[in-house]
Amino acid sequence: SQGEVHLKSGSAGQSAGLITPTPADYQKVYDAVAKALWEHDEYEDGSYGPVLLRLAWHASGTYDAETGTGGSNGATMRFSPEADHGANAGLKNARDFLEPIKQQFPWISYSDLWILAGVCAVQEMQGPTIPWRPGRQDRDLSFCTPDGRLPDASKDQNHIRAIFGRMGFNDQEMVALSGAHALGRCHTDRSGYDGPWTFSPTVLTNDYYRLLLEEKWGWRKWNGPKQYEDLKTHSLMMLPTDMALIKDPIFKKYVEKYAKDNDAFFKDFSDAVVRLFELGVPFQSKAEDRMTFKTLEQ
Ligand code: ZEM
Repeated sequence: SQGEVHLKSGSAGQSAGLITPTPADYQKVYDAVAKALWEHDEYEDGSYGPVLLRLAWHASGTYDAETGTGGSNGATMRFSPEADHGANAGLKNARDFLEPIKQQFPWISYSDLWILAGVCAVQEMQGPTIPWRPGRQDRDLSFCTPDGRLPDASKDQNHIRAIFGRMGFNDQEMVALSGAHALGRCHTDRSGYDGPWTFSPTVLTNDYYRLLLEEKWGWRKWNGPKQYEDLKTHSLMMLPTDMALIKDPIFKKYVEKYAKDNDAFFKDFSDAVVRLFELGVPFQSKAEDRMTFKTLEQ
C-alpha cells in the first residue's frame, strides 16, 4: 500500500524489505539536500536554494482544482513536453542537483524528493519551518500538464487571480506566496528577464515587500522584456506581475502588512506553501501526520 517502500538495507531500516520510512529517514534525506546545498556554494549567488524552491513551485503550480489535474504528484517535469515548457527553462539545474540524492535514497519518489528539497531550501535560507508529509507517487509522461498553467510575468493582477485562483488560492495567499521573490534572480537565458529582486537573494526575508513599497521603480531601458528597475541603484528588478501587487488596492494591503511584519509574512508564507506543495496529492495520511525537519544548524 501507499507509504511502504523498499528500503535498501543500511540506508534506513536495518533489513531490506517493505517497511514504511520514518520521519528520521526523511530527515536523512533533508540533511543530504542541505549538505549538498552548502557544498555547492559555487553556484550563482552562492546557493542552489532559489532554483530548488522554483522547481518545487513549478511542480506544484500546474494544479487545476476543477479537474484535479497537475500538482506535485507525479514529478512529470522529468519528461517532455513538460520539461520543455518555457516556464521551466533552467529547472534542469535543480533536477540534476537532486539526482545524486535520489541515487542515495532510491526509496523516495522524485515527486516527494522535489518537494522535500523545496522545504529544505526555504529552511536552509533562514525561512520559516514548512511542515511536510510524504505520499507523492511518480507518474509517466501521459500525466504531463498542458503548457500555460504557470503564471506569465508580463501580465497584470487579473492574470495572477486567474492562475492562482485556478489552484484554489485567495488574495492573501497570492501575496504571501509572492514573497518567495525575495530569493533568487531572473536569467536572460531562461525567462528573458534579468536580475535579482533583493540585495540578499539567498536569505528569505520580507525585503521583497519593503523594496516594492519603498524604492522608486521605473521601466528599465533595454532590449529585453518589459521589467522594472530601482531608480537608485539600477541593480534590482521587479516583474510586471510583481508591480501588480501594489497597483491592486486589495493586494497592496497585504504587501503593506508583510512589509511591516516579518513574523506575519513567515507564518502566512509557511501556511500557503504547505498548501501549494500538497495540491492534488492523494494523501492517505492526515494533516496531523505532517513532520517538521531540523535545519543543519539546529
Ligand atoms: Zn517566481 N519567477 N514567479 N515564484 N520564482 C522567477 C524566479 C523565481 C513568476 C515568474 O514569472 C518568475 C512564484 C511566483 C511567480 C521563485 C519562486 C516563486 C522568474 C525568473 C520568473 C520570470 C526565472 C529565471 O529567469 O530563472 C510569476 C509571474 C509568479 C506569480 C505571479 C512563487 C509563488 C514562488 C514560490 C513560492 C524563485 C525562488 C525564483 C528564483 C529562481 C532562481 O533560479 O533564482
